[in-house]
Amino acid sequence: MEESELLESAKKVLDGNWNGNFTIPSATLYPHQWSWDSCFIAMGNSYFETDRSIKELEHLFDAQWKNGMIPHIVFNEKEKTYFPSPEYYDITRSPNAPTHVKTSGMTQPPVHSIACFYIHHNSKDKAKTKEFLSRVYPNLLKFHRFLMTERDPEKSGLVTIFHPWESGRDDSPIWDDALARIKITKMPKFERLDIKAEGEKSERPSDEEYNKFIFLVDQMKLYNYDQKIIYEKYPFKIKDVLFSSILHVANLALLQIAKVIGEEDVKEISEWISRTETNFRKFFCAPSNGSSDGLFYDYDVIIGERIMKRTISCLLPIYTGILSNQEAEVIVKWISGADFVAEYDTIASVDEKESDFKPLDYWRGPVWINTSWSISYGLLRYGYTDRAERVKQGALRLVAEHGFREYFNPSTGEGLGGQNFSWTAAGVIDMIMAKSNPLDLFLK
Ligand code: 2M8
Repeated sequence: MEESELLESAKKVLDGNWNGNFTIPSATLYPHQWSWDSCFIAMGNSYFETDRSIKELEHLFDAQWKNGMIPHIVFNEKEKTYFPSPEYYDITRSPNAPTHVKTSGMTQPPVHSIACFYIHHNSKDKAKTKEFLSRVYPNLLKFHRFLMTERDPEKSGLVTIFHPWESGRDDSPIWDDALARIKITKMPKFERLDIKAEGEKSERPSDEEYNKFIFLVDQMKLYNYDQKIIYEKYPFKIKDVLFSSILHVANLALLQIAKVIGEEDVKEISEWISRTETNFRKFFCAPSNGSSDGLFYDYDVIIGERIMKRTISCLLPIYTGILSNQEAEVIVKWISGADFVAEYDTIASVDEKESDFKPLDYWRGPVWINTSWSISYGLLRYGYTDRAERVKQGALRLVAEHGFREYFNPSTGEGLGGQNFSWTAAGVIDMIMAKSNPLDLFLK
């Protein structure tokens, strides 16, 4: 398929999933608005549909909680095919929850400031998008402040997540041991709807995992979504490399937004940035006593240990600009070696030598476009132009040959999960349209 044809098909996917207020990730599995999906979607739309990308994000920000949390799902109340439903989340228990709209009670990776800056950078009407940035700056600041305080009482500059769904990588093996430690005291009755929708049941999280997912939601409800009490009593608290890496870039993007709108008081943001830079290795790297493999691992706050599972998150810090050239070189070796390389030089979500690697199972092996896309920009940033181009061209080929699918078999390229998947389409648009490395806009 020609690049121009692929671009037109990608635009059609986003048009088809637009419902007038926001873009759904995919028609069968995900009928509501998802937070980080909408950010990627807005980035794709920023080249041709400025108004739509603004509307998409403002719809999401309208559901922001009083404590600054941007919820991971904003529900379309007409849709009844997704579980957990708004009734199940029952956010009315929290005084922080919005009352005019139904949302979930947790958050997702903070791509928002990056997406907002993208919209302005790619727009033809800078006056309009400057106004947009002025309008949303308080939302973005409040969200980052929520993550840097409520989700980081240690002041490490690294974010603690309360649920695998907050990571965006639902059934990654990273969570296995932490979930295994959780004892379900009372199992609620519910029916899984995700395995009734399109796709193979075997590609979705197991029932055992799913029961823990729902039990964790119940625990949040038990504490009325009070972040301080959850931090004290909750059984699942993990400082996440991918989440924290994205927040770091998002903080840098927020500084750029402040510059555009003439906001001079940015001390707080600069302080967050230096906290992250100071502690990133302390929490996420194994001690460099010869046993370190140079990768970055999530940190389990409850047991005070790193989670030594080789997944795509271990590589993602190349996207942050925090790494030295030597550190980046180690990551590049992993990306170019046999372990993570998937069909057409894209990157698998789990190292194939990990015992938990499963090529067809969701976040346990398949290739996802959003992570390969982000890593390709990281590679470019550190001067690995050839490898970056291979990852990018590989991702485009994967989609051209196997469709706008949710994820892909790393060994064969076969498309899996939802069809006409929005962030896959958005990634394709951005990878074709970006004139230079977008990370250069933010990183020093
Ligand atoms: C997947 O997660 C949702 C829960 O949030 C689910 O499985 O129902 C993940 O891939 C997540 O990253 C994504 O945002 C969401 C919608 O595409 O689906």
